[in-house]
Amino acid sequence: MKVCRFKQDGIVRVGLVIDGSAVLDLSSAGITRLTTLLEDENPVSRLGQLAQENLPRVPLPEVQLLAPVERQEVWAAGVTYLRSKAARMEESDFSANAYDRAYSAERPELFFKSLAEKVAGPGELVGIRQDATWNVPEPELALVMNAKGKLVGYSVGNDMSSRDIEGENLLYLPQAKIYSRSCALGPWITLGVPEPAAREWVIRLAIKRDGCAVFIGETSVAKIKRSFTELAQYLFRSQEFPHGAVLLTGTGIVPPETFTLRANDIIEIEISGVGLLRNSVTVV
Ligand code: DO4
Ligand code: MG
Repeated sequence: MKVCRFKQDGIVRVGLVIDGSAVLDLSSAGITRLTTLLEDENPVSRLGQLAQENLPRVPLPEVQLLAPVERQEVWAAGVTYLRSKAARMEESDFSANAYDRAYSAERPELFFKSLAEKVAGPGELVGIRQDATWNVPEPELALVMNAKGKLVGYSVGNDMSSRDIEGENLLYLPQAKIYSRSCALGPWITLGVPEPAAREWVIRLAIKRDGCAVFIGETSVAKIKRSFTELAQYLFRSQEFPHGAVLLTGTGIVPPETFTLRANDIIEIEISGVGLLRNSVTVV
């Protein structure tokens, strides 16, 4: 089941996506916040009941989707794919050992990525820093956890990154990762899928410039080295998230070293089982 946030008549609403073609307006059944569903004991059965009610239905193409986060902090895991470890070790002699160690260590690399209010939603602009020369999208499966740390859903995430800044010195990681429009999520949240089924999903990235694809890549969720449970447990260790949390699970698609994003590029990230997140690029 897929739930979304959308805007209609100036009001933010919560919807159930039906057959990828329409959205049932759950706000008219009193569900005005996604978090209400995410914190429910059994959101899938609650949604099953709501789907039987005669709720207003809006065709999907007419819906203005919003980022599917309300007050959750967004965090990210790093070097969870061999591809990410290798690319980062090539990018920086200086920090190569740190990436190598983080990939194999018991403790995963986890870093804060974004406040919910700063996340770009479907169709919104994502940013490349004006002081960076080498910028890439990082297409990542996003885990959606409720306040108890229970994994309740999945979304598509983009951990926009400045590779030259990260490569210069690992202490600059927050500047390489956290800046205006550096995080995108959407188009919605898929609920009720156990981890083994989600590990069969494929992640695809296409970057388009002037109507042509300038990069395409593909990986699979199965290649993520760590289990979702392990990542979620580390995130919630000695830390409370009263509104829940979203955790990006790391990138396994890295464009070649000669590639950098430009303003007006279009980034399309698709995860089978979730959907397609499309954003265009601006300089911030
Ligand atoms: O270690 C730096 C960040 C890694 C990351 O964002 C990734 O592997 O996706
Ligand atoms: Mg990343």
